[in-house]
Amino acid sequence: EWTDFERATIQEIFSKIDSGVVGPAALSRCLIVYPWTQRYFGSFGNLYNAAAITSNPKVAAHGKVVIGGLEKAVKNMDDIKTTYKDLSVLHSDKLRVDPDNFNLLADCLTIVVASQMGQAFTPDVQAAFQKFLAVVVASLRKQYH
Ligand code: ZNH
Repeated sequence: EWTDFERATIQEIFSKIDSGVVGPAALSRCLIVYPWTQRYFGSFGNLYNAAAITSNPKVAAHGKVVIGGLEKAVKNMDDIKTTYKDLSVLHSDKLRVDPDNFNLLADCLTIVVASQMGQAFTPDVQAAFQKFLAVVVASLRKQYH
């Protein structure tokens, strides 16, 4: 279901991005733009405003963890659903994250990656990246019932 171009593009994006920059930037953006997503991070301390969110070390650390999760999907592109089985159960049964929020974080990731890549983020690259994120989101939703 992946073309050679899509595979190469996804692999290249993740080999180039710095998870310690892109992860924190995408997660903080999500928490700022969609403030209701903050409710799941009650243990993260001060999320009072944009400055507090972008300088919060727990947000930064968790942003990096999320990219680590995505890297696992990149390594298993042909079976993301199985790869994400436990992660989906965790978000559904334990964390009780409303799955609509997955799309919001995915959109923030797209914006951050686009701004980092500049001209290289062509429409074809965007299409491949968003297709990948759509499969990730569908796989995270899979164990919801
Ligand atoms: Zn999530 C966790 C991934 C989205 C919320 N996450 C997590 C982890 C991972 C992830 C890997 C870790 C796990 C373990 O530890 O085992 N996520 C992810 C991804 C995505 C997500 C890939 C997409 C893209 N999340 C999300 C959202 C939200 C969340 C949207 C909300 C809003 N998560 C979460 C939480 C947690 C997690 C809350 C836990 C944290 C702590 O630390 O506590």
